[in-house]
Amino acid sequence: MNKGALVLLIHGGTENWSLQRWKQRFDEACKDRRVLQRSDAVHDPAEIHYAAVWKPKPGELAAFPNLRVIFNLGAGVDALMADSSLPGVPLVRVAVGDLTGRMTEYVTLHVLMHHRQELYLRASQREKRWAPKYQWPAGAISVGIMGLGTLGADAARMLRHLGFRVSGWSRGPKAIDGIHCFHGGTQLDAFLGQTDILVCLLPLTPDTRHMLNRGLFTRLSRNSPIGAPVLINAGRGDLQDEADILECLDDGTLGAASLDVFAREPLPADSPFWTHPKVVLTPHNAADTDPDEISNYVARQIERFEAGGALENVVDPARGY
Ligand code: NDP
Ligand code: OXD
Repeated sequence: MNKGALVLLIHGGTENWSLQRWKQRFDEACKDRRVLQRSDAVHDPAEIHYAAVWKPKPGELAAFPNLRVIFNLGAGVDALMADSSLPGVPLVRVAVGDLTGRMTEYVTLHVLMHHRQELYLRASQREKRWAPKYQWPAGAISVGIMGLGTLGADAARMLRHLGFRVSGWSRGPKAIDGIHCFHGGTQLDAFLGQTDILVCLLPLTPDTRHMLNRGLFTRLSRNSPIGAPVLINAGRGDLQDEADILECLDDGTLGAASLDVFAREPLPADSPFWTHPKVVLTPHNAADTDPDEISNYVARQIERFEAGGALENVVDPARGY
């Protein structure tokens, strides 16, 4: 029997999103299925049953009348949710150990960087200044994680293991061993008031857009050994008000920031974030999706789906994540 074909719609622009590389991996993972690229002349769009996508163009997916499942090749589905012509078929996102482990590495690296005063120590080295400051223990610092889903919960456990006081904030209630869990709008102030290092791993939805703003930063703890609170955002750029972040860094409302995501990516060359002395910047690579891991994840899901099994990690369009 001729199996429904899979189309790859990838608009990444960076090395990790090389279409050629993904095509090769999908050809291997889906051996008995036609894998087409958006550049192929798809003679009959009706033969496409599956789409594996990263940032598809609005309207692109609506061209396939027999689409059964859309597989987003990353964890965040905000680009798809913004497409008003998105076909009403199940949308599956990435939630796998490989991606989760990479994000936990990023969060741990940046929490430790601020906790261990690396910005100060690197500046001291450049200036040949032997002037250590008091180093507080991990247990003196409270890390608050906004978003206690697949990524936030894993990072929380790792930070707890390192001895930090760890709390998290989610939409609904949660219970995670050793983690102080807050949820909903009514518990946001209590969560922020005890947070020294704020880590944001929220999805971008209408409810969370521009949440990281001056109003929120002023509610963070003012009593930590670090001095002013620190922001780490690896969620999405549009979660943050970038003008507020810059102003808050300059007036001391925030002590420092690690930012992996920006409203405009690639970040324009004239952005003040590039050279700000209190900013540690990375080019949206906190947690890359690995083509080997993810092509196999998609192939396994299709096999199960065609055998009548349930899809995993299906997005709820009403929640937007
Ligand atoms: P999940 O869907 O597993 O978790 C999302 C979490 O956010 C949940 O705990 C959810 O609450 C919470 N949340 C959502 N909306 C609200 C709200 N309005 N108020 C309070 N809490 C809310 O997502 P992942 O952990 O897998 O990924 C999170 C995000 O990380 C992605 O959407 C993506 O944007 C980003 N990301 C960034 C990468 C990078 O390289 N920079 C790589 C991968 C992902 P509840 O549990 O109650 O539903
Ligand atoms: C993702 C990302 O959502 O790369 O996976 O940001």
